Amino acid sequence: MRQQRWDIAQSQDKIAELTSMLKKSNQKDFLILCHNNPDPDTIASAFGFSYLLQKRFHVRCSIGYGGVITRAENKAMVDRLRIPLTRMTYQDLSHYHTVALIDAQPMTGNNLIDFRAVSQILVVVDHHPVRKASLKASFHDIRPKYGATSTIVAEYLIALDLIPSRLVANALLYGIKTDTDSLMRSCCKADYYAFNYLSPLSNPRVLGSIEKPPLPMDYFRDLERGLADTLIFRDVACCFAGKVRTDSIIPELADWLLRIDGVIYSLCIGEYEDMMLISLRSKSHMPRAVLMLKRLVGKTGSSGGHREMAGGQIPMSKLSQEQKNALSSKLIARFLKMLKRDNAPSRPLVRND
Ligand SMILES: [Mn+2]
Repeated sequence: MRQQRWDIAQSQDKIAELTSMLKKSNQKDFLILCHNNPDPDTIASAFGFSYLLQKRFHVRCSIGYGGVITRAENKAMVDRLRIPLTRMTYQDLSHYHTVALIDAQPMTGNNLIDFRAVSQILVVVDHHPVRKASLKASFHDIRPKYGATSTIVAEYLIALDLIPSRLVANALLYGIKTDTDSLMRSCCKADYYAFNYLSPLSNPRVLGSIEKPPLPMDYFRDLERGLADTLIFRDVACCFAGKVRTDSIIPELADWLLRIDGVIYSLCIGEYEDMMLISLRSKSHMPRAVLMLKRLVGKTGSSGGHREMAGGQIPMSKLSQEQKNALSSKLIARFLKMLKRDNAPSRPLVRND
């Protein structure tokens, strides 16, 4: 049987392109920007990209992000892997001439760069659907078939003949693992190869402690409330969790609700500080979760995601509690209508009797 090889020709070409671009532009200072409310894939790929820029091109790098890191796992990742991340506002961007946008693209509403001139962006590396604005960057490498941006960065390291440090290998492996749900959600062969390559370079005990960190007690209170407030409309589970104290509960509840026998879609909404958080999950390929959520949120907020999962937020600082409640009901009603389930009878997931 012919052994299949990991084909990194595209990454070799890209690294050649990056090398000549960096020579020409002579940039020695980079801001590597993650998407807002960064997930492990954007954190890992930014960390890996800064590693290769520093090691091979002697470029100074800062890694920045907008929004907040809240999931206990993500905090543990940054902490245990000593990832030098800086929380930034859009004003901070003016200190940098050159920005590399990693696991994100301009004009998507999910990163700080959107409010600035796109010309500041020199590099875009991502695996979400291609945006026109990205093609204006001097260097762009967008591969929507890939399960994780961390896979692209792992290929760059190989193309550069650069062995990642244990911390970088841990991060990239965790980035791939979370973005592909342990290689069980939209991934390609490259993700398997990268996972395979990084595994022996990583530290399983550290990764284990990142994956199952201690959770605050509030988390369990939010979980109980969310489950009690879930309604099932035939094959759609909807939850309005109300005010939550841990924002990570919203995507996690959406994940749980999708596991209900017979459920194909789950939508979870909750209020966290002055934001309405929304997570959508789907077992169906069409319509895409990311497009459904974009339609739901409209121009009032921002959203992003993939075919099977999407997350979004709507700022609510100007809304009264009544308006907040009305907004969440409207979102759920609109979602059910979109799926033609608006006439389906509802039943609670759990009964408190
Ligand atoms: Mn990603």
